[in-house]
Amino acid sequence: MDTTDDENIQNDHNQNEADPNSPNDTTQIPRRMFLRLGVAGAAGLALGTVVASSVVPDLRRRGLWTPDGVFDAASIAFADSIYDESFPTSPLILTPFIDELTIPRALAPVWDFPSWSRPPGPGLGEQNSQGNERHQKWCNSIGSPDPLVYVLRQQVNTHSFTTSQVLPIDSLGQPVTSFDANGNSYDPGVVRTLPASTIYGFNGQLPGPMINAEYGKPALVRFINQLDQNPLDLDRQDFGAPDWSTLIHLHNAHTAPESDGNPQYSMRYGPGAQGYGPGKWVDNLYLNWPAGNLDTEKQSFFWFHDHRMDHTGANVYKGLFGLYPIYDTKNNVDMGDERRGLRLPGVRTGTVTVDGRLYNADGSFDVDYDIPLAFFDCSLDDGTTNHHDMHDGQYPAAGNPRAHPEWWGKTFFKHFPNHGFVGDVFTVNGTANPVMHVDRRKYRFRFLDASVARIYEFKLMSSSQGPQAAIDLGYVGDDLQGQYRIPDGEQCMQFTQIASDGGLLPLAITRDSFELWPAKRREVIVDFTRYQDGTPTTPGDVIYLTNLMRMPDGRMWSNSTRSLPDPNYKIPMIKFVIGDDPVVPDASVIPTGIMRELPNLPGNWQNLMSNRMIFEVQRASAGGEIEWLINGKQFDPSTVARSLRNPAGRRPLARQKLGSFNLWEIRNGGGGWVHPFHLHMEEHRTVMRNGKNVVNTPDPAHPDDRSREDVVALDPGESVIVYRGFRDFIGPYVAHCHNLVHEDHAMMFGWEIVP
Ligand SMILES: [Cu+2]
Repeated sequence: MDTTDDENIQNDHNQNEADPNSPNDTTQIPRRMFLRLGVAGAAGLALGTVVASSVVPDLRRRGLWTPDGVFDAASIAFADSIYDESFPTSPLILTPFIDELTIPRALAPVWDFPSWSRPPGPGLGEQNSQGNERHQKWCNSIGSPDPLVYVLRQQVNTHSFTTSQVLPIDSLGQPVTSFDANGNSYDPGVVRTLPASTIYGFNGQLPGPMINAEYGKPALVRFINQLDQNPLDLDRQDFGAPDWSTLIHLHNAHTAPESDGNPQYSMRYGPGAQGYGPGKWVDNLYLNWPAGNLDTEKQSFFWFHDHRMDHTGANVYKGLFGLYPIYDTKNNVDMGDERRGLRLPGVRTGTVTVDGRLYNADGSFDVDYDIPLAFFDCSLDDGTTNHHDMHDGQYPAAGNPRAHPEWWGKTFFKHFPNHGFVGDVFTVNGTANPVMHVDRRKYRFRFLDASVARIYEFKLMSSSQGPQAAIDLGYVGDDLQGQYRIPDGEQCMQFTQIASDGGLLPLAITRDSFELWPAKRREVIVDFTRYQDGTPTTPGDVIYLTNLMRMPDGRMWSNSTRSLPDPNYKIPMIKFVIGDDPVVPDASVIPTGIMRELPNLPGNWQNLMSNRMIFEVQRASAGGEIEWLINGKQFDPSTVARSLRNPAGRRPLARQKLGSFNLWEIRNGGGGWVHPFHLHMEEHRTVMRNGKNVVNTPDPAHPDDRSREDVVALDPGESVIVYRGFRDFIGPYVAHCHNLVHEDHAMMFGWEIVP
């Protein structure tokens, strides 16, 4: 037993506590200082003495005030004083499904980096602009060539979600007054052009560029923060990290801490702050190398996104996410060429052949019929909804609390909503209600939920009447989310699921529908040549990718197939139109055999049960509208968390030896919320759910438990035990809820790997 981890002798918890308040945040009151100051102090500082003088007596009267004013004693009344729960109704998109789905092309690597004043390299000081870090493992140490080098600049720009005209409406579906940035107002019923939203995007794009990667070919991305530059003089509104800092994480890549973009690392090392500020750069080295150098640990679809401590949700919602499919060229298994290996749909394009593989002249490659789909819901400002939450003080230029008619039609965000945050406009690859013209053949689709909190359930449907506006069907309020419905929608095709978060499945699964939780990926094959009853498709046929999960707020679904199905909730997300050409070449096959064996699970894994790590996610109990905790604690980036007492009677620190394996239990301590819980660095395998061994027999509600994943889907009150390794790198990592509003309000913990 490693007694150094025992709670009785391990007292280093607070010895080197870094100041969790960023040195960059000197002009605002960071949330953590707010928590320390307590109600009186924070209210006085952040809200002014007028508000404090009204809040505190009310708390006293209700017996919720303690003399030391600790924040935990805060009440709903106090919560009400620091935010309100109203959300706008987005204007109705009048002509949906006219904008073609954006299909990302691969970003090209750069080749001029040797001439940079600070080129990438393995030496000390070469990993970031501060010159205080180095790469833990350079490519040659694993027998790989030097990396392809990419540049991604975080830039302020604009983005349009639709070219359609819109009708401003209220929550009852009634036409309302709208506004513009010049102070004009428009009478109810006046149809408008939607203004572009201000975004923070990689190379100014939402979603950011796509990097097509290959195992065995490392990629180094120089992330350059240029968010201080605002050449278009755009209004930055009241969300996005107030100090414009960012921290970029390639979601679940097997990566050293300095390239992982995680807040425990960033607070203790590297930037020494919540993120890298404007003008700074960092080289994230993605070795494209599987855990343990095992083929069974290979994955297939990553995404990169901001992870800046306390403002991840706001930064991602502002546009900081991008796509990173990764191909396995070994034995041509999954190389983007449907003529070889597993023969998954995909036609690799390019002009140069290297090792039997096509590349573009710039070193990138594209794969036709292999389409990433990033789902992102947003809410657009109606110009009359009050902007007010506990982050008001961090955006002094906004002058909150107040409404912002000048932001009409632009993305609206709340940092700290009691019920979580979901949008009512559903976008795919940055476009609301896109249409995609498809060939009569098989496609591979890579689904990614890039939303702050929304969970989807997808089904392929036909509809003879087509989409109808929810307001025309008499819906109001939350039921306007998604804006359109297909009341006569009927399932017409099935998905063949081939991959989940952790890459290719052992065996393909035929599915009528599947859920997609935040940060999760699912890959499917769709055969557009015929319907599930065997009849062939014909040119001009229309199929809708439809969302069946009704999720009116950030807590959880109210209706889905496996829980109170609502036959009327059928939201068309993408309109597929079958192309004219009756015969399109298609060399792909639906896999029937083993695609990827699961990594070895030792036969005696249950021996690890008694000394497992246990982490319980929960809402704070007193004034529970406020905080999200793990094992009763808010995220402390200065140290590693401690397990709850396990059956062996110990409370080990979340500290693992390099090369070790363990069981970690994640519990949902609450009943009214779901949590997509993400563990960095290695994907895991679920072995127990709610006390049942699911190694060979998954819970019917969680069929993906049979694969490898990096996000644990936790239904209310559930407990999941995962088996995972801690290989190849040492240092600090994190685990956190991927409901980004939860993550930003402390539902995260630090853990580390030690030699
Ligand atoms: Cu959560």
